[in-house]
Amino acid sequence: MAGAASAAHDENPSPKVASYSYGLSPVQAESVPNSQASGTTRVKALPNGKVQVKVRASGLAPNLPHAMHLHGVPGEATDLGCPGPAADTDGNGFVTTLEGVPFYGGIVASLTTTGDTTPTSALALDRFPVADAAGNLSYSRTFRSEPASADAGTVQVVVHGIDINGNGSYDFEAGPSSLTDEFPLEGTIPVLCGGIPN
Ligand SMILES: [Cu+2]
Repeated sequence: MAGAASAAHDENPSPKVASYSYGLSPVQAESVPNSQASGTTRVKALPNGKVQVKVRASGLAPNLPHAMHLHGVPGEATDLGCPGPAADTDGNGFVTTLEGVPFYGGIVASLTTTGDTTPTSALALDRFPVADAAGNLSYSRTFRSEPASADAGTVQVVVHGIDINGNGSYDFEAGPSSLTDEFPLEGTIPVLCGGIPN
């Protein structure tokens, strides 16, 4: 396994299986409360258009679901990797999901625990993994996704959800999501990102 701060191309167990391991780094500035999580991820491209994705993270909002996606731009790696605090272009103190898109691209696959894994499930919070009471999350799923398999080496893994005011739920105190007024910003804001360096 690669260390938290390094990106490594694993040894391939067979020519048909490519494996990519990355550390997951905080997207938000340290000034954003409860935003400094950490983790690791591994994306494997398997035969027949399948991928296996593993995510381990700690420091997440406990007992809350965390939307997670493979983000990217189809084809060659033309995106800019993971966003950092400088991606807060409107200067409101948060890097929103939309402010991160120029870096990590659109959604290639949704890392749900059951059912559909396409971008259609981007906000299916009832099917995303839930961090435990200590804020740890462990995820592993093998699923069929031709786009994810084709671009396994260039996607970013993005974990969303920060309980900014620490009240134990995603609420609207910090405003609505940049994606839809129906979701609070807390539920969709990116917390961790990992993938190809820019
Ligand atoms: Cu995402």
